[in-house]
Amino acid sequence: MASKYHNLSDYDINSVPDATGMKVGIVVSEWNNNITGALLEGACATLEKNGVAKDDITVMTVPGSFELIFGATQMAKTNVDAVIAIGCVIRGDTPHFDYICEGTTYGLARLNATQEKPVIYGLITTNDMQQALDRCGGKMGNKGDECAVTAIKMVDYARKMGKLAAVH
Ligand code: DLZ
Repeated sequence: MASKYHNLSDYDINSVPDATGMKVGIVVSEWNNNITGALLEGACATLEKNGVAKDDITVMTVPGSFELIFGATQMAKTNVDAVIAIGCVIRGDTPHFDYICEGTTYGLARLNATQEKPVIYGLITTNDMQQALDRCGGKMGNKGDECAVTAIKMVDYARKMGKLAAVH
C-alpha cells in the first residue's frame, strides 16, 4: 500500500520471478487519463523489464473505474495469465466517490476470488489530484510498477500451485 514507508516502485528485481512467456491483460479506465496513462506506462515498462514480451501484453480501455469490473471479467476469459485493472478515482464533493470505490473494489475482489486467474488491483483512490500524481511516477513511485511486479509474482504462484496440485 502507498504510505510514507513504501515507495511503490521500490522493489528488488532479483526477487521477481522471470516473466518470460507470461501473458498479461491490462484494463485501463479513461477517467483521469493523465494518471491512468502514466500507471499503464509504468506497468508495461516493468512487465517488459522483467521478461514479458510486448506482444504478450494486451491493453483494453474502459470508460470509468466502475467498468473495470466488466472489463477485467472479459479479459480474464482470454488467454492471459493475469489481469491488471488500472483506474483512478479522486474524491469530489458528493458521496459518489465512496460508491465507485466500494463497488469497484468489491467487484474486482469478487472476480479475483471466483475464477482461476489473478486479478491485480491497480485502483488509485485519492483525496485530490496531487496525491494521484504522487502515485503515478511522483514522490510515491508508480503504482503501475507495483501492479506489474504483483502480476508476475501471482502468475508464478499460480503455476507453482498448479504443479503441486498435479502431484497430489
Ligand atoms: C462518474 C465518475 C466520477 C464522478 N468520478 C470518477 C473518477 O474519479 N474516476 C473514475 O474512474 N470514474 C469516475 N466516474 C465514472 C464511473 O467510474 C463510471 O464510469 C460511471 O458511473 C458509469 O458507470
